[in-house]
Amino acid sequence: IIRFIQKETQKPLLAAVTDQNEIYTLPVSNVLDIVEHAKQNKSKVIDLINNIIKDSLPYPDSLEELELLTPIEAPEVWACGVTYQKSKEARNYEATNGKLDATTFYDKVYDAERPELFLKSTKERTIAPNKDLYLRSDSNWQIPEPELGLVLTGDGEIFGYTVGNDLSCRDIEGENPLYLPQAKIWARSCSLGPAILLTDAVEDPYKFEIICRIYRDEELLFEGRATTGQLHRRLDELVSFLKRDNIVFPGTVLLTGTCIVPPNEFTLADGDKIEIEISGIGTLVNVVKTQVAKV
Ligand code: DO4
Ligand code: MG
Repeated sequence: IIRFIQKETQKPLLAAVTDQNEIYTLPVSNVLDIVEHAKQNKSKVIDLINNIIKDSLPYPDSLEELELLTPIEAPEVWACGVTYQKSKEARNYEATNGKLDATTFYDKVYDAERPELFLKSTKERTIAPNKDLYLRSDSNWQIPEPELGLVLTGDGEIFGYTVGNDLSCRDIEGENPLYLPQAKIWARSCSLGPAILLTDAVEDPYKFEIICRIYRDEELLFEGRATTGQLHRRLDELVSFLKRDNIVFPGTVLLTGTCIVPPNEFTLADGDKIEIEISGIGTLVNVVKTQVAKV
């Protein structure tokens, strides 16, 4: 499922993309309408969509020609932390100035029953594929965090998967964990897309391959790979903690934590291009820009 701006009308359209990359526009503006309809009819979302598109003609433009939007306007984006060994090691490095033998609260949260969950973004702060992410002006150590995103109904059911970038400041978080919201949330610090892969189409969500590439001046600077099989928690366990005594707005996205961290000496610079690819979902591409100071 994608959303894009129709050139002629400049209005958003919702569409289904087939395995052959054919695009079929859908008669509603929000995929949640179809999810709700499927629930009421006790049918599968994917069957409803296949029914809608079976007698239609594909959209004339190719995926590359479209101005993509986030596949859903997530009212809130939440994120999980320290759900992979790799993330635990990176946080320990930040928090201990590289003294990796120390035991920290990151070690504790990795093994605790309660996972780390935090509010990452709101729809106003979240940007679409191919739009610029902003670097924070008061940080000198910033990295992308490639993450699998769970797309949720208001009941907290996972109806799809997307790709998310939890852009983060390692120095701010490393200085003091109480600074976490500032290390994570600012204007344009989160991107989502390019698509939602429906849960109905996924055999095993612990088999997603995640690849992150960072380019500077067109040159590949970093490439990292991982799989959701390395996740230290279950996806439904993470969702259950988000739902606990909470309101989940329909279309909320829960990012499931990073499994790829660039080398400790790496920081993002103005103009770097980040690609995050998740098998079967697509590649989320964004360039990072230094924010222009507001007068
Ligand atoms: O502990 C802080 C945040 C961790 C995080 O964002 C991650 O593990 O992805
Ligand atoms: Mg993260």
